[in-house]
Amino acid sequence: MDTIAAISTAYGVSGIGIIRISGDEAVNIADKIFKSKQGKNLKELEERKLNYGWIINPSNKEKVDEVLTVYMNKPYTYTKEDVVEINCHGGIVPLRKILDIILEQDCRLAERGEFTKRAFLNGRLDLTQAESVMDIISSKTEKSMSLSMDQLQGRLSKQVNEIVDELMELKAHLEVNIDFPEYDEEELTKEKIKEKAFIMKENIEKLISSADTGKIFKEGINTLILGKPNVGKSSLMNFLLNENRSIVTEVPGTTRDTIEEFVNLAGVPLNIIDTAGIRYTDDIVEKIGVQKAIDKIDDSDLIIMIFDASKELEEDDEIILNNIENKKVIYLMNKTDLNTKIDLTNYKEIEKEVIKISLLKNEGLEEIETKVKEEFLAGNIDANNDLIVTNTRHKNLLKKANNSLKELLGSIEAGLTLECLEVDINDTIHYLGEITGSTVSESVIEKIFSNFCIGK
Ligand SMILES: Nc1nc2c(ncn2[C@@H]2O[C@H](COP(=O)(O)OP(=O)(O)OP(=O)(O)O)[C@@H](O)[C@H]2O)c(=O)[nH]1
Ligand SMILES: [Mg+2]
Repeated sequence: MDTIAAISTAYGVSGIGIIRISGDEAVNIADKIFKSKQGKNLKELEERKLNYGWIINPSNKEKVDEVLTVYMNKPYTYTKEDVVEINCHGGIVPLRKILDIILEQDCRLAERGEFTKRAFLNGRLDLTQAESVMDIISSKTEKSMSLSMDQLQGRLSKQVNEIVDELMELKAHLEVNIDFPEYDEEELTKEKIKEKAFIMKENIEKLISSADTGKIFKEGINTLILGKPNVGKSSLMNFLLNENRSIVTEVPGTTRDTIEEFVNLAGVPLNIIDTAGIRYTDDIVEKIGVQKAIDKIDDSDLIIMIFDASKELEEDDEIILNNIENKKVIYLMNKTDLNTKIDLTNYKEIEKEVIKISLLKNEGLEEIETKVKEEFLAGNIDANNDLIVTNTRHKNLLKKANNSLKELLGSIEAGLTLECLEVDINDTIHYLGEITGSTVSESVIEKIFSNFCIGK
């Protein structure tokens, strides 16, 4: 494979920056541009040790930067190829300049995720592990990072491979039975397959249902704050963010546009949106804002609906309630420090659930956190111990594998031949193999790594 290079650290002003070179020519290239203090070639210096020296532009002998350079021989490297890393001064200019000099040698710029792709193609990581690398880099909370670390350590692959091994065993059994019908009882074979397929199906279903929790940790809960004007939506947003992000005034209709921010609420990531208070209005700007708020309802995982305790229940409140009937909602009653005028007796369920708060007096607010955790972290999944699927691609393949297992069970019920059962087993193996990468197509691999950043 050809030799590739890229800047592996972030673009911007920083103390140091790292350029990585991987491939057969890596050390030769470094030797052409790096001059160590001792005046030795890299190859004459110790492997896996940082060497002090300079990058010298071979075309004009200009001293470009003061650096530390290390080389690592294959196969014990990230890509399982020869790797050189140059630690130079951070900052776009030194990094770019050194990279340009490297690219004038026998080497090309790495594509997105190409280092990790090579680690996968060279068998150092399977596909789930390679995918987890990107997830670790982009994780927003500690929890999401620790789930990705589980995946990097191969926890998901291990479970998937165990199921695949069992399917292979069933398949072998089945084939013996097809080839030598006198050797084994067909009915017994079917009984055995049924029993095992049932257990596998249960395990896969558990993984599928963990994916909802997984998505939450990885992408965050899309949370929409709704309420008629002036109920305290922006005040809530600012409280959750712990900063004055949204403008708060006593004038109803203050927020005109939607404002989006990320909040980490006790480890639960929320993508939170403050909206224009919903009411019927002739103001053209406000009208657009109101429509925007309503349009966001469909895409949200959670609605925080706020009532104003100091005002009577109005048509504007009811319009909102009608629009969020099928959503997951947390109801808040704000301004409980004032005289209570609101009456929710027509909405008995909401009356029972509503959390009474005062954003002005900082009262009742911890209950919001408890409720969010209850809504999203409860259920059958033990977020601390169970394996949680965080990747939608994995979830979809698990669903396909599960459907094949269902078909397998259906085929047994329908009394189909052993050959038919083998088709269902093969399908299941194929889908599970796509998760770990053992049966995945080139185009899927391309697609996965194209989502990576350059230099990883
Ligand atoms: N008394 C009292 N006033 C509050 C409370 N929470 C917010 N307010 C006041 O209510 C007014 C409106 O608050 P905002 O947060 O701007 O309300 P909003 O729902 O974002 O309003 P719009 O953007 O106009 O839809 C401000 O004057 C706040 O200071 C509370 O708990 N008690
Ligand atoms: Mg507002």
